Amino acid sequence: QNIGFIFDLDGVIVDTAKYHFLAWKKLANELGFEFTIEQNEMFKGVSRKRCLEILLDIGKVTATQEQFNTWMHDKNVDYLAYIEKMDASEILPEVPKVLEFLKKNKIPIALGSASKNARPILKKVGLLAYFDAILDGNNVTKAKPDPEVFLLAAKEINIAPENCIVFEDAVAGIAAANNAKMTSIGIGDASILVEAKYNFKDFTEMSLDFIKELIGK
Ligand code: B16
Ligand code: MG
Repeated sequence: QNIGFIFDLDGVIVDTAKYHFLAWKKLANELGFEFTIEQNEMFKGVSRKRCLEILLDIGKVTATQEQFNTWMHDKNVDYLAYIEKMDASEILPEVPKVLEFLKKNKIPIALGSASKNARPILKKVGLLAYFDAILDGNNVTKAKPDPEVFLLAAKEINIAPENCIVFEDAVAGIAAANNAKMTSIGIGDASILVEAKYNFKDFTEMSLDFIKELIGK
């Protein structure tokens, strides 16, 4: 039976949430209000457009369509400046070990991310070559918790959704995986990712034996 693995990017492979936070905070401050690290939690796994809508709600700011587009653009320019400086040291612990193990066992690997910057980030940290398919914010019309991004990824690696295993750090991402009838694995706080089939704090807590079991070896 063929099995495939789908990885979320931010919060699973790299911790780019801190850069998203700094860029959103800068915009909020320019617009005259505060944006906290706690509020940034709501932005995880959420599209750029939706993030700006939430941010403007927080600041009670109304925008014309033109302003909205300008602010989305400005935020991304700031974010890209952070990405520019990224390297392999920012890969989260033991992610390469898991990718290497899957590659060795000829298991297809896909990325399923909400980010439109997924490809350049994977390239920067040197992990691009591991991925047989990359589905990201540029490929989808419906955001997580809609299963679209994961279903497209499954299709591209030619694995039935029921045989796909998804690593996710966001509540919306776990819901998307479950909606796709995939096996969801929560990476992060188990008390938040309650809908996940399995939970791990991070990859250091996950043994290769657990992955072997998942792939039936
Ligand atoms: P961009 P993921 C998501 O990535 C982030 O968690 C979320 O905070 C961000 O707003 C979204 O990507 C869009 O990112 O502005 O780069 O298109 O967790 O789905 O890999
Ligand atoms: Mg994520």
